[in-house]
Amino acid sequence: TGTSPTVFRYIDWLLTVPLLMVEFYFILSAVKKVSSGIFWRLLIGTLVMLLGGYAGEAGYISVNAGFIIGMGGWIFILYEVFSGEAGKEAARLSGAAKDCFEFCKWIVTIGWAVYPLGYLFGYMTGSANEVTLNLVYNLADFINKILFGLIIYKTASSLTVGNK
Ligand SMILES: *C/C=C(C)/C=C/C=C(C)/C=C/C1=C(C)CCCC1(C)C
Repeated sequence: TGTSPTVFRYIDWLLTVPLLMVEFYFILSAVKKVSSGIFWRLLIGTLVMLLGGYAGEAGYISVNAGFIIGMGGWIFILYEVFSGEAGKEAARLSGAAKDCFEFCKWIVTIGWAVYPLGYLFGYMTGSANEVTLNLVYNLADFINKILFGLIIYKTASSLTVGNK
């Protein structure tokens, strides 16, 4: 269409972001028994974040309401990995699983901040243009998807070797 359809960006996010976020649960449960509440809180918080943003960008609710709901979901999942049950479980670990959890925690804090900033400057204030925004989103995806995935992969394989 020559434009950048919001719906495709959100279809990408809806498929990939929940999968990334539940990795925090899987990396913990690879080394110890943890409650499934962690899994559900991470999943639901992520969905609230994305659906809030989508509803705002697609015009179902006001732009500000979408931002507030989206930020609420993000803060909720950040709380879970920093200070909630997931964070507390991770603090009691050592070795590869802990390093992985800690590193990925900062990716979802700093790396992921690009997207709400994009919503703010690209959509709420309109001060960033679409082409720049798409470029920034795609570069951010290298860290937030590819690097994140590689770290999980490397950790998972080292744990497998260690257990055998
Ligand atoms: C690979 C794609 C990733 C990791 C996308 C992540 C997207 C977000 C963290 C989006 C967050 C948002 C907010 C925190 C508030 C405003 C609405 C969103 C959806 C842009």
